[in-house]
Amino acid sequence: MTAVRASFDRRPLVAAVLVGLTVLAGPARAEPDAGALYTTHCAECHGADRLGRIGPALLPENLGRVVGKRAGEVIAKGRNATQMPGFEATLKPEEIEALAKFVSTPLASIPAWGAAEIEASRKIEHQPPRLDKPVFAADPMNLFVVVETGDHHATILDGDKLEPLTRFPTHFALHGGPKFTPDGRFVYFMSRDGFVEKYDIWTLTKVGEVRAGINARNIALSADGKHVAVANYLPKSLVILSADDLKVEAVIDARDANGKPSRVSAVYQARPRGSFVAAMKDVPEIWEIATDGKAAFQPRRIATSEPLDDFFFDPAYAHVLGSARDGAASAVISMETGREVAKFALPGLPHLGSGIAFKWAGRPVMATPHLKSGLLSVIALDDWSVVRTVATAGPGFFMRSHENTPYAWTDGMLGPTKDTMQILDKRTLEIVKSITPSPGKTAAHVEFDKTGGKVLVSVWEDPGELVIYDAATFAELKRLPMRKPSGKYNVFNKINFSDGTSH
Ligand code: DHE
Repeated sequence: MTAVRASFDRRPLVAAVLVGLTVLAGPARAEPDAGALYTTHCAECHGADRLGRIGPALLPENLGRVVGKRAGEVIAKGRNATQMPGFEATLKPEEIEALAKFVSTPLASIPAWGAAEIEASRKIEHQPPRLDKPVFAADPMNLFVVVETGDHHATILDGDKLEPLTRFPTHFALHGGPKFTPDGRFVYFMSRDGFVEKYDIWTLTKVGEVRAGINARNIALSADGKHVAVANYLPKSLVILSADDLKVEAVIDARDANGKPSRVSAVYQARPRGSFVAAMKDVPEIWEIATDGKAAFQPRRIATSEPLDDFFFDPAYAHVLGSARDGAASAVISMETGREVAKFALPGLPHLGSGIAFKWAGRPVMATPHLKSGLLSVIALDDWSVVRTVATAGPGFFMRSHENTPYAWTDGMLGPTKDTMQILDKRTLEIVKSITPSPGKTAAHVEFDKTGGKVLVSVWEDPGELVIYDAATFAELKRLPMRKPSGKYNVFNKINFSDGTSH
């Protein structure tokens, strides 16, 4: 742990002699000892090493935007719905500021987090019984897993009755979509602090957890449901776990062919290829990792002209469309040959990971929102031409559709119309409707039910709501209170890799 040691203000305290005055100055003010303050007030919950204990890790990589001044606000006021108390009555403003600076400073060196540390963190709580159906009557294929980041819980929702079956705590700050086993029975969650939790949907109980990294990005499950891959920023590794008992199967040090280390941006399941595909943040390589056979867990390196880190795969997983870090250029790589087959520039940072696929005018196309401009780009998957750029009310993050609906829904959560969803007609590529679930409140992230007949939209606030609409008439059907429902995932759509959802 790096400790920020006290330093003293050495500026002259008596300067007034210059104008013939005598000034009696007070003693020099010592700056707060942030390391000591951390040990006294934070270490018990967040760990002496800042890697987290009952509270989350306090590293800038994990805190994301809650660094500097914003970290100070949390230290002062505490966090609602967590055990984090406010310290404004206990600590002086300069002490809070020093602590905020301390937790916003990266560790001098990253502690080892290899197979031994991962294994030591593994906890299995319950051995799932053999079952041929769930313990409840609801259709297991039409359940939704709702991730509620407002108070770090997840809800299992009956998609027919639109009623919660259960709600349970998760680790702090889940990120990315939870991943399901091919039968839809088990679901895996990942937190930014690197915890992977396995949950048995059929018995509504947690199976266990393991900490696969210190700062993780996302997870993927192999097509056979046997392996979970974890993409890490800290340490720079790709970890493969047994999906059954979460034991470590491989820890792959992420380095390019020349040995240069890289953060792993994300990992995906390339189902038809029986492999994982990983995006490297810092080196111009894409990795494909077979999950069985002689070359299991040995990365195949695909060299690219620059690092690509946000991916969309065509439905056959024959090509990956990736965007460069600054979003200025996007490249299409053939998964078979590893060669770049197309390159184009899309303005305003496309969010390819939220892209959806569908047919338009008889052609296979994909549509992607843009993070920095109110646009949707529609790209033909047969010749990689941009067939339409559709203006929206503002930049958005997510997009969703379903095979059984002619509409795709997108949000404007990153712009002035953050409270409004917009609906694209996939036949005409025109925006045909705008819906504001709760004026002034952020609306984002959509999921369809199994049939494509209902649409669930998040009011992305704490407290927030799920607002459910008829997918054909857009009539509102129901509201369910939720704590910042950041994402919801329909079991059927996910295990069938619906073209309308992210994978
Ligand atoms: Fe995400 C998915 C990367 C910030 C909420 N996000 C993903 C995925 C990636 C990614 C690679 C696909 C993984 C998967 O589902 O397996 N996200 C990034 C970033 O690089 C970025 C821009 C910066 C970062 O801090 O990591 C980022 N993401 C955010 C947020 O700020 C969001 C809005 C709030 C949050 O919870 O952090 C956010 N990301 C999500 C969600 C998904 C996601 C809800 C799953 C989408 C889905 O429907 O599948």
